[in-house]
Amino acid sequence: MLTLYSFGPAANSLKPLLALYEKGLEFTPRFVDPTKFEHHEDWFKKLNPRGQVPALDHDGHIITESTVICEYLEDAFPDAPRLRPTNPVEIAEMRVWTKWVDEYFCWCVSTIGWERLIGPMARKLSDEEFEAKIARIPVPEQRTKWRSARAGFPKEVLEEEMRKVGVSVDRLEKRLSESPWLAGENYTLADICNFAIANGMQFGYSDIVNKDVTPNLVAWIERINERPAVKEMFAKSKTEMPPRGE
Ligand SMILES: N[C@@H](CCC(=O)N[C@@H](CS)C(=O)NCC(=O)O)C(=O)O
Repeated sequence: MLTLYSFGPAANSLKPLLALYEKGLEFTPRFVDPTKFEHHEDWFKKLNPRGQVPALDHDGHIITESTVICEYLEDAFPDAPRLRPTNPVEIAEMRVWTKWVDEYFCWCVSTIGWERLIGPMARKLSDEEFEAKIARIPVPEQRTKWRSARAGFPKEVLEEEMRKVGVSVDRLEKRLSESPWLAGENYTLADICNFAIANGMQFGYSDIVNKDVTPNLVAWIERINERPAVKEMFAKSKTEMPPRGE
């Protein structure tokens, strides 16, 4: 039995959702409500001591880290449609892209997202409420990030992160002008993991991601959104992810 704990179809949670649907695997979706800080509750920290989503429960084995979950699904269900090449050179190429999204691309986009979304949310809390939430966060770096978002990230940090977003967008556009998918001729975890972060940039970063400046990146985002498994995943995720306990 597979159960996926997630915030729903965005960012890191989107990676295993895309892989599960593309592979046609049956699973129970369990929505963890970020607005209620459910991921910092004890029941969830028993599953993932870092208090972060996504987390996969496969017959009682808990797998964490979004990209690792995707690779795990490939290893555990090799007969389902493959999302990882078989040729070692192509596997290496795919992993360069999944490593890059985890180590570079997701971080700059994340900081801007925290500034835009988490900051205003954190500022609505009283000092007392805020400190009570912070005290339940298990990872020290995440506590610091909450404090920085609440205070507003320094201008130099935001400028540097926006520079890195620009580098990321250029890198994706260049690669996608050379081949239809990031690791070559086939749709792989390289596409899934990068799309999870890039989808929506045509709205949130429309000045640098648009049909004129990055035609190949926009076409790739649209192509992935048109895949039957992706359409089904977005449609079902809207209705199939009731809050925990419902
Ligand atoms: N490296 C982890 C990062 C997971 C992560 O940052 N998850 C976010 C949601 S996209 C989260 O749980 N944020 C809440 C928090 O860190 O307090 C992965 O790829 O799974």
